[in-house]
Amino acid sequence: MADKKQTKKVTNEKIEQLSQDFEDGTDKFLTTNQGLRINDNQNSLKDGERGATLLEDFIMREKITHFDHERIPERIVHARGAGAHGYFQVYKSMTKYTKAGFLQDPSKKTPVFVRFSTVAGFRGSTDLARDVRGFAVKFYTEEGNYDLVGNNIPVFFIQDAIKFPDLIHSVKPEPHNEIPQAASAHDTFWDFTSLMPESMHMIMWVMSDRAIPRSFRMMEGFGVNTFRFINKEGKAHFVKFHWKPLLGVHSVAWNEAQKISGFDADFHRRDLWEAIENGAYPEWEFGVQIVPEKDEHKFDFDLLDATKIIPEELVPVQRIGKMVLNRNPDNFFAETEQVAFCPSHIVPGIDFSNDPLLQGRLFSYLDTQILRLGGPNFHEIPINRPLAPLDNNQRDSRMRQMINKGRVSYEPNSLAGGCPFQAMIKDGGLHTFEERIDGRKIRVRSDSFRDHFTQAALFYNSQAEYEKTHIVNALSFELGKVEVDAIRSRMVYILKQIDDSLAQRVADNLGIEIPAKLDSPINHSYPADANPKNYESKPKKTGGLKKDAALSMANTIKDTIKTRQIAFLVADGFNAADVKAMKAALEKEGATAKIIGLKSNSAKSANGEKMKVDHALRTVASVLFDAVYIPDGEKSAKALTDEPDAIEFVNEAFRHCKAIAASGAGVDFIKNETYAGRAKDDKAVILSENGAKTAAKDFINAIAQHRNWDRETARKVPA
Ligand code: HDD
Repeated sequence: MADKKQTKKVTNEKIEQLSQDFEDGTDKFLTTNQGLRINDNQNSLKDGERGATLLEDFIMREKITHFDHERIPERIVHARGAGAHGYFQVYKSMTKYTKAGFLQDPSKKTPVFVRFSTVAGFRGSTDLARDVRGFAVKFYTEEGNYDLVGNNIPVFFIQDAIKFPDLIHSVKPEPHNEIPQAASAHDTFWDFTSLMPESMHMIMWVMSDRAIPRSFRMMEGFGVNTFRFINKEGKAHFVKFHWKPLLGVHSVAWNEAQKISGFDADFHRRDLWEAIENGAYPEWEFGVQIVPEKDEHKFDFDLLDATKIIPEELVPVQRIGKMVLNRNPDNFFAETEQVAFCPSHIVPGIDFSNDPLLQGRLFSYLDTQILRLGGPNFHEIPINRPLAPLDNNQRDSRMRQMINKGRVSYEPNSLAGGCPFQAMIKDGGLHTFEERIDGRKIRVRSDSFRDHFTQAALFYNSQAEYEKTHIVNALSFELGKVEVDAIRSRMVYILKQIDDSLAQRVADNLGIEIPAKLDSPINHSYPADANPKNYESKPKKTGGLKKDAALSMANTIKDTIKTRQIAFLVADGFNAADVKAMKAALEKEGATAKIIGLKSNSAKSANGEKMKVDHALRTVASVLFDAVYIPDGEKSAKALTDEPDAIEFVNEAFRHCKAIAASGAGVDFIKNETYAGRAKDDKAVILSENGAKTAAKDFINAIAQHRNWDRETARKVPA
């Protein structure tokens, strides 16, 4: 709680100093935007009681005009998102590598604002789309704002920013009928992808469960592009940025994701909001992979190629700090919608690499913000204002807030005593890293960018068996929605370049053959007079690595049930002692028990005690919870038996491989009515004839495992 208050204070105080508080001086009265107190907000000004409305009614016109202009263009990508405030703190000084002020002093807290997002869907689309998640962090440092605009996947679809509009046009709803919303499962996306072999590594990630996270709080984040750290001596190191969630990396099942979209399209947004409101602040450790400049060419992939990772087996991630999100925004539009991230917002000590994707990004974001937020003064919107003092000779334009005084708006000047001055490097002036570059002006793709399959295969081979199956299923789903046969054929042909069995399993699901060769080259988009051979993939071996443990979510943290939502299915006649004992055991471990009753409001226990119900069964489904518990109570268990929604609730939890527990008469319900009751030796189905206390320990362990994915193979339950 102390943290929460402190960050709130720092951020609010500073922002309030800068912001023009429109409420000042208006007390609690309703006013127009000119401060005129309004006496009647119910009726327009009319000619008589029933008469026509008068044009003179400037109060109504002001109100409606403002309303008519409420929407601003949504982001062309990452339109759907949710944000939160917090702080970042470094563990130990990184002075050896970087002079960035916020990475020096472990006692210093730097305020941050983070926005998570999906990429393809519109602003109102579902949170659970199969998609990459944006993970953008704005650090309000004393040296200016630093934006780390990353994703939850460490690589990208394309190598050169010039392809970004093509990529996004292909994945967005198709232009003739604007279908489908927030989905890559359609022809244009796979048409483009099947012609862009460089996207294959990313495709492996997006078809994996990483693209359907359980929560924003349980996602990794990556800066994706290679950046540079610069220290005081001007020495540079290449750096890749990582965010490692302390709750582990977890996902839902695909069948579940589709159902969550129907039951609660705001699932991730709500989850983030509620965790913060409940004081369960999401935390990530900040990680860096550091590569000395001299090792730039040491790897058999190019550090400047955004379709490649630096495997953690080759360069370990050093965890250098922690980010805590501890405050929800006060206003979604003012903060989350208007926040403007730009990869070009850096601070001294951090610099760019020549990654051609990053280079294009440096242009695109500023351009986007100017359109989206209406002009070049978007930095004056409170959420975008730096805490560091700002002074320059830029003037005017739309919605200018700052009132610059004096007659001087140029540099050099003598009339203002030369102010504002350029800063020397010792005073924190940004000094761009001096780098020798090749002097030929050319449009080519570097030869070192041409291996598209080695790392795709590394990712696939690093997955657990059930994860491989999920990738096969995802590809089969997506390509199953494609209508043009040639696109599917091309895709399975490319998948074969990654892994034979992967391609074969997908081809079998689609009921097609893998073509021995293609009629036209995969990538026919090379320049007209180029040799196609030069554009084909040239596979290499990533340091001879066959697997990298960090790539599989099976190896994530599985020792906590903190913030997990456990559904208790009850009806009148439940055993209150059982419910209380299980609730206490789960809450002790930081989970939340939600009582789901047959009726809203409350349920009555066997001994007549009334218990508040969190949700009526008809308003929820098991996909919204992490696990299910059925307490003792004969009458209660009998009532659940007569309720098809209750049976479906448990069956679906079983299908999605969740932990299920029951005690006393609850066990009969599970055994007689549900698939879980027929499961043999299922480690995540805990049935205790002896009451909740006996079941609690095993139940907690099973929930901490996140899912019992073995169930899929053992019971042939597709997830
Ligand atoms: Fe981008 C938004 C992440 C490549 C152009 N991008 C945007 C956001 C994230 C990313 C998280 C949302 C920020 C927010 O919450 O407001 N983008 C990435 C990553 C990339 C990437 C990790 C690959 C390394 N992006 C990329 C390229 C281009 C863009 C190559 C253009 C050439 N991205 C944009 C944009 C957006 C954007 C059009 C839309 C809204 C915005 O900027 O503020 O400028």
